Amino acid sequence: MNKTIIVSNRLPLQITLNNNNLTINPSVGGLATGMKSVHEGGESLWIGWSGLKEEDLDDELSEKVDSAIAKENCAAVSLTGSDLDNFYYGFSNNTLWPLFHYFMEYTTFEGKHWESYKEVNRKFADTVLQHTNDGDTIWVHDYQLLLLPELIKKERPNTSIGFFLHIPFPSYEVFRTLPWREALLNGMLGADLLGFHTYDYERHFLSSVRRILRLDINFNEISHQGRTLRVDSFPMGIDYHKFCNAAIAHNKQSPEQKSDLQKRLDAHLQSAPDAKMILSIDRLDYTKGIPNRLRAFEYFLDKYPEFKEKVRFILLAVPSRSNVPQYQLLKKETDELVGRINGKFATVNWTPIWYFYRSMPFENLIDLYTSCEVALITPIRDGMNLVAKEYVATRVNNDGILVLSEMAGAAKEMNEALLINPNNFEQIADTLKRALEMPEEEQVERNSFLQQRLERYSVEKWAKEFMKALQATKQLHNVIVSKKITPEIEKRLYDSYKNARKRLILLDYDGTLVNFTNKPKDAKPDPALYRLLDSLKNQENTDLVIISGRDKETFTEWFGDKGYTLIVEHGVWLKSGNKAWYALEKLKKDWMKNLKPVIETFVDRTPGTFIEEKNFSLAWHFRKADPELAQNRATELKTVLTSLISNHELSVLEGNKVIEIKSSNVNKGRAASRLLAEKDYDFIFAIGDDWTDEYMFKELPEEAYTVKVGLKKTSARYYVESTENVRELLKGFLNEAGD
Ligand code: GDG
Repeated sequence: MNKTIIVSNRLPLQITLNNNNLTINPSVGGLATGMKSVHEGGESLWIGWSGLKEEDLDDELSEKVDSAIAKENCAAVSLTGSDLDNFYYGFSNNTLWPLFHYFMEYTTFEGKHWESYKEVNRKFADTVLQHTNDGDTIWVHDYQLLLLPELIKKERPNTSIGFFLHIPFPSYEVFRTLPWREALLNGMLGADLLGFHTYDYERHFLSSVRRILRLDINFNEISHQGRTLRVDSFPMGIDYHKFCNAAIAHNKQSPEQKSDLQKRLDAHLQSAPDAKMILSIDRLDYTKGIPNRLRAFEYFLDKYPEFKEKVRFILLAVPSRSNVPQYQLLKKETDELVGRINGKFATVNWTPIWYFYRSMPFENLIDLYTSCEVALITPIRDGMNLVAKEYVATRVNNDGILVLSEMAGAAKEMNEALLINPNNFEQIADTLKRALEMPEEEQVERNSFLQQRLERYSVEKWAKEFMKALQATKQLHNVIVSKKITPEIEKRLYDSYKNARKRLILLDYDGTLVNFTNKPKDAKPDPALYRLLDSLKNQENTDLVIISGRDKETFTEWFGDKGYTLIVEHGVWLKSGNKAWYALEKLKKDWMKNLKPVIETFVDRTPGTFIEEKNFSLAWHFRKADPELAQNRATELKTVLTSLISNHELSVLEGNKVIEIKSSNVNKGRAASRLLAEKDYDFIFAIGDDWTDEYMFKELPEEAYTVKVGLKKTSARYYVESTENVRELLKGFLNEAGD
């Protein structure tokens, strides 16, 4: 039976070790709840770090931990203290976390941390591979494991891999500062489905992939190493009923059942007829904007002194990563700000800020959510922010108002909240006043919309939607009909070659025999290629043809004295052996002087592009230009050129980062047919990478071995992944002949 494997940095278990006594409790966090449906259904396993360092466990204890967590359907990845320092606190929390939240000044780039990040991702991969078979589904979570999808895919290509990022993906301009940006993107691209909280993060990611890796992207699909993978946004929800039911139960509590905290909260509310409370809850993290929030509250009290002695601000800051210097500084800053503001405004009966630096039990969280009229949640950047959603879910009477930062992913779906810019104190102060004075009907209207959405798109629904989308990516691979050349197909190919009386080998040049370069002139044949082509040409009963869109001058320079058969400009000219060039087609070229100036205006407006003028065609190359701008301009140029061509003698075609305008009745298919008509070939092999080669694939007889370079839509029967594979395949012909 196929399994589902969830992988996250930490296991969803609280494991404590006291004098060799082990206690294990399941975590109650949002992710654990969301994954319940995935984790409980059928065969499943959760892989992650147990929270216990390798050094603290002897063999006996380690076995004990492993067997205890196995009972919870979990498996542990073992991490040392040094892994934690370098991989977790180092690369994950000092490089990726600040950079992805746009805190570039806190970001460190340390080679040692990167090495450890790679090693630990490898450790995770080893554990995953131990437990995985073909056909399994694997869901990897978050920024600590960006390299994992690729590491798994390499070893187990027949698994479905999903990846979800819980934090923002930054804009290309920020992401590109990372020294290891290519490796990180390639790591993520091992997945079949990549999920983000919002469309903004998704488009930032796609833009980085397009610009840094220069891959082809079609809407939200990326073609990469012969696979098509999909990118989408899945805004994470909460366990709505858990919060809503807890609030209903809370509201029914008798005075004796109330917690001490609740009693203190009630006392404040009863201290004045219009006493109100503003709540803020977050981990003490610089991304959450706590100092800004405190300063904005101070500004509010200065600007609207009528709220003094009435409004109390409750700040719950949960300790987090407290051994990291930035977090220690933040703690100091927060302590000082609270002290200063309380000192400035406090009266004998009133302290404006109640500050808690600790984690609270769930029941107290509900006390806070249900007692505060306003939630003030103002992160500077936040992937989603679940606290905002939890607050709304507990407002069972539909009153209360959420003031939320635009910089939280949650703001995208919570339009009915009062949205603010966390850096604009004026706006925060005015919005707080508006929230505190908002008529109840308006509060009810806003919250009922918000609640409906939170109930519908709960964390369970989120997990199910992601899994559904991941299953759907399996269909993507079936769209391409050509088959990868396997050892069996290779054997059949070489057998036919060996047994043939007369062979024809048709080779496209750019993107097939050599890789693309920024300038067409730079893609010269290298000595190894000459050697390979010479040997092929010298095979008995073999006609070797290079068939290309290049002009005859370039090919004369590169191959003029080589004696190969050359067909250039898509089939306009033929050169057979050492004979002179011969025109296969008689073509007009008077249209060129009219259309060239049109293309020139596109060159002027699109930096990095240029015109290649061939004898009978014009090509506009945009490989080196900004990919997004170039794609827009290419669409525009195609429309403009098509509208200018009134007869059917010319066609506008889009190739691999090139738009070419050429005579309609010239193509590689026609040229190849001429060759076929001349001799009786019983072995035909053709290979090429773009649309111009498709004419050839279509024209050749069914039994021909037609091969596409790259996994793209094609009429070819087979495909190989790269120019390196092309050369290897061709070398195989030589071995067959015993050379
Ligand atoms: C990351 C991303 C994204 C908080 N204090 C207490 C407590 N909590 C619970 C809340 C909430 C969770 O912790 C915090 O979740 P957030 O989403 O607000 O923030 P991060 O921890 O930074 O999470 C974030 C999230 O991943 C999910 O993808 O939304 O953007 O940064 O559930 O209720 N729980 C208890 N006591 C506390 O004192 N029991």
